[in-house]
Amino acid sequence: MDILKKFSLEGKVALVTGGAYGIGFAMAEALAGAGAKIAFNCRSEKHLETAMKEYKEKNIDAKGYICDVTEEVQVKTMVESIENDLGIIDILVNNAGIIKRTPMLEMAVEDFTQVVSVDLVGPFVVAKAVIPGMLKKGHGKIINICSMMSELGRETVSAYASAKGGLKMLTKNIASEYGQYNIQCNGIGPGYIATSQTAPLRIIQEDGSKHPFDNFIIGKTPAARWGTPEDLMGAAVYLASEASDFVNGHILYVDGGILAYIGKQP
Ligand code: NAP
Ligand code: GCO
Repeated sequence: MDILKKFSLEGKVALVTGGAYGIGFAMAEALAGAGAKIAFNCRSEKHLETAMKEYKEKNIDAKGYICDVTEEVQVKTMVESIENDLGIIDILVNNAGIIKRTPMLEMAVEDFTQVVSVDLVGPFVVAKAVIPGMLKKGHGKIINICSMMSELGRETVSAYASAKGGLKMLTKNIASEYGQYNIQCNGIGPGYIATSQTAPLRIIQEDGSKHPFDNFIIGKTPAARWGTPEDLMGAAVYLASEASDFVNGHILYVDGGILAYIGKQP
């Protein structure tokens, strides 16, 4: 058996939501490297244009779409366009996400709802639009980008943790409901990854010292560093490929060991 063939994505069509930059871009690059054709979306024309240039520089023939994952009509239209432009989607990476860091008692209900809407309702809306094509094709891979906050809480992230905890359960439910149709739905739970989403936690202080959260998270991570989007590439290819066909409803944490560790003794 040629085991490496099992990891090939040759001939597959992948949609990566929020694939303009950050973790989504790295996932798309990984899937393209394994042979997949890439579609991605984001909300802004400016981000789309910059991303198209960056994909070109990397010799990746990606197609970008403007689409807000919380808008069902936009999502349906995008999925139809991808089917016409590239073919039926084999792989969906539900990556688009936002965070708002606000103490719970100061958080407006509208802000809580917005986070849940993008981070939990969005993946539901996109999966709902993509699964019919997967059923027609007889197979499909859905990868939901979860979080440490699918398992843990901390100050200021009540909405995000609620959404990412919910996304873990949506993952298990899609696996349960569609596993019999050869659709696998798994999650990747990244640890703390250096992207624009976490940049505020790494801002250098006025006195030139590191942000206290920066030192805190390095101390909490057995790997003793922040992750990079590239750290997630192997997990993405594995969960998108035939190599993981009997893996369903699983969350693969790629966190440098955070969830295994109680923290440094004083
Ligand atoms: P990021 O740099 O902020 O990128 C987020 C992406 O999502 C952007 O491409 C953004 O594009 C898109 N997006 C946001 N809202 C959208 C919407 N309503 N519709 C469509 N696209 C939307 O974040 P990241 O760090 O790469 O994170 C990507 C995913 O991984 C998120 O789900 C995040 O929660 C999760 N995650 C991140 C970390 C981390 O440490 N960085 C750890 C665990 C999990 P536009 O702004 O153009 O719309
Ligand atoms: C935070 C962070 C995290 C990470 C990530 C961890 O404020 O605690 O932004 O939530 O982004 O999701 O896995």
